[in-house]
Amino acid sequence: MKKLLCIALGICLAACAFVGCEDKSLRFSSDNSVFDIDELKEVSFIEKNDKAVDYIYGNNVTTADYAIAGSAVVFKVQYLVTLDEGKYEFTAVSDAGEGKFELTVAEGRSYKVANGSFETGDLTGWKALTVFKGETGMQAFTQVVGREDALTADNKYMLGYDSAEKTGILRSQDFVVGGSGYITYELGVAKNGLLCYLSVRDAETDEELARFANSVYNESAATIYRADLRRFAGRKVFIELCDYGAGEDDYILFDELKTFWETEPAGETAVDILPQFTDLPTNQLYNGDFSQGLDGYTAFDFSGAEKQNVFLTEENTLKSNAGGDAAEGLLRSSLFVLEGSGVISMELGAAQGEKFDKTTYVSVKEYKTNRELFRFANEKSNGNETVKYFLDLSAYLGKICYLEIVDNAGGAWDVIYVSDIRTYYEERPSFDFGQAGQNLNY
Ligand SMILES: [Ca+2]
Ligand SMILES: [Ca+2]
Ligand SMILES: [Ca+2]
Repeated sequence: MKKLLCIALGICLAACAFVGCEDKSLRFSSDNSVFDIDELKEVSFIEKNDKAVDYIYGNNVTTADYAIAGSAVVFKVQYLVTLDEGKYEFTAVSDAGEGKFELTVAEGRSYKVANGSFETGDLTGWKALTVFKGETGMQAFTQVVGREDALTADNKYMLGYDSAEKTGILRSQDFVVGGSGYITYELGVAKNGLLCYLSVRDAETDEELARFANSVYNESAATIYRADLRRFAGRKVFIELCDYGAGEDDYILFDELKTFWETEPAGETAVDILPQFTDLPTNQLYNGDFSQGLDGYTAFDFSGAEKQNVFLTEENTLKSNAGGDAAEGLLRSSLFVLEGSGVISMELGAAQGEKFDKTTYVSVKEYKTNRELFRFANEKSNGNETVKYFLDLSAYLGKICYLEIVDNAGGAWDVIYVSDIRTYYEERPSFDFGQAGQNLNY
């Protein structure tokens, strides 16, 4: 029997040699099989015997993630930046057969974000979000521009001027705080740090951990900052550039975000301006009727020259015109907890300037995350009286919140009046659509 098998095998081998049976597997080589997040270079593999590849599979890769040129498989940077550090095996398929190859993402990846210096020339690795009426056309952070200063080979691009009126958020990839615990970045303009700033957020809980503005504002140049995140060592976080300002110089210049430094880096020390609260929240906002003047509120003047020269109270009404229509500032309330029906109400007056829904408004924010839950303006004004607005926040029952009342414009009617803030209705009050405040942030 064995002898018969041997004979049969021998006949087969001879037949193969005669008709030219070939080895069907694909074999790959690569000059650069390792992807380094600091380099942002494509990674390619070539079939050693020049066999054409049809497609590849593995690790949920899609045809948009790579290109094939004959026997070469080239992974795009846009795909590579989505991978964590480690090894990834792929299988290539052709008419002739299959073959495997392995791509490596270099160690240290988890401490870094992709494209922190925008050197891909676009927003690869970043995500831009709208914060005003879903209007993508008026969204900030949609373009990367060439650097006008030192056009060095490794620093050609940055986030540059687009339009001060545009607003939005730009979110980085997640990274783990490591090394020295410092990050550095270049930040310019963002003149009003209460509306234009950089946030550090916890990637798991979304809590805002730190907030940094352009504290050493310089009209002609951006500043290299170093932010101390040592107290968050080991936590997974991300960066958000926030632009809620629609006025002059309310835009952000930004570049060279570096999230990992082995040793403490140089740079201007970034000052944390995260909102701070000390009071225990009740369901009715303290001094919501302004009968105690500005007690319980914190006022910020956008000029920075003089505190509290923007807001005053007159006959239980808050007004942002202590310094006239030209005055600009932000008033932050203490905390309140959404209970009962989850509906709150307040009256607004004035706030009818040219771009009123972008410049004079009230924002409801969630404590800890500081996320804006609701923003509304005096859209129902008849020009004379204050208008009562009801906000249905029942979707956020149980959350602790605070208000920010903003006057960010200096022209005619650019002043906001607020009175009779009620943050607690045990039963849902009756109001119709005409009395409902419309959320501008969606
Ligand atoms: Ca750059
Ligand atoms: Ca802006
Ligand atoms: Ca004003």
